[in-house]
Amino acid sequence: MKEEVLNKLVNSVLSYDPEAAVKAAEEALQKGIDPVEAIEEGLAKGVRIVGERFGAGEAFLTELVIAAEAMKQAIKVLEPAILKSAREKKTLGKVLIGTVEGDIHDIGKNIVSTLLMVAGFEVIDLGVDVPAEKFVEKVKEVKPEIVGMSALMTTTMAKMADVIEALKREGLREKVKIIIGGAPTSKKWAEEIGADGHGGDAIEAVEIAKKLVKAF
Ligand code: B12
Repeated sequence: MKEEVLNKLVNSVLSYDPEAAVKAAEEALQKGIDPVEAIEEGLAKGVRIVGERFGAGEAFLTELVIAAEAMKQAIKVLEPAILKSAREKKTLGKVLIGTVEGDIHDIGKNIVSTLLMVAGFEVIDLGVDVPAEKFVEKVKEVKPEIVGMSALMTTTMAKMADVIEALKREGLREKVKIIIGGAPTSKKWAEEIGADGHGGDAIEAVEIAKKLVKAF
């Protein structure tokens, strides 16, 4: 039964149908399916397949846009159920997060932000297309324990290194832990640019963030 609903979520995105995505999300909640699983094993799976189609020239940009919209609308339905599980606990620390300059992909970053909040972090989200200077300015202002960066394109992931360099120049690098993520990034890339951790999905992002604040 769970598989059936997860398939409906995948297929709603694959058929570029936001209405069906919202319906499937409502059904997932009714049937007691974990909303995070509904996102990761349903919606995200669908949107990644659409990405592959687009990359292979088998889908149009307009279809990519509608697939993303379907995912966003369905997440809106699922999000309150995710946030409800956030108990009143003492904050684990502040996470300053943003999508790097030149990149406007924010679905993954938003999921990561939500799960970090649920885990007890205070999240300050800088949004998308965030230049290095903005990260630096906000690190000074907010004094977060963790800085999180997201990049979805091979052309923008280099900007992560720029942010780290800018933090070094300002003498701020050792004051924060840095985590990165997004489809083209990897643990190897994190090591190469001197980040402290890489998260392949939102669940791993939370695990790493928790580990890193303990290391302070
Ligand atoms: C949806 C989508 C869009 C949507 C974005 C909507 C939005 N508001 O985000 C729209 C349609 C707007 C879009 C636009 C474009 N896109 Co696009 N898009 C995608 C797609 C299909 C899915 C991305 C996504 O949302 N995935 C689902 C989420 C849940 O997964 P995720 O982002 O990977 O996030 C998870 C993890 O990575 C991790 N994570 C993410 N961030 C972080 C951060 C931290 C700190 C941590 C720890 C973890 C973490 O946790 C998340 C949750 O599990 C990808 C394909 C792909 N394989 O990624 C292409 C893709 C990224 N896009 C691509 C392209 C080319 C574009 C455009 C340039 C197209 C164009 N010609 O205009 C523009 C870019 C504009 C710009 N300047 O940014 C290419 C990039 C190619 C490259 N150079 O690398 C891809 C790979 C498609 C392809 N195969 O060609 N896109």
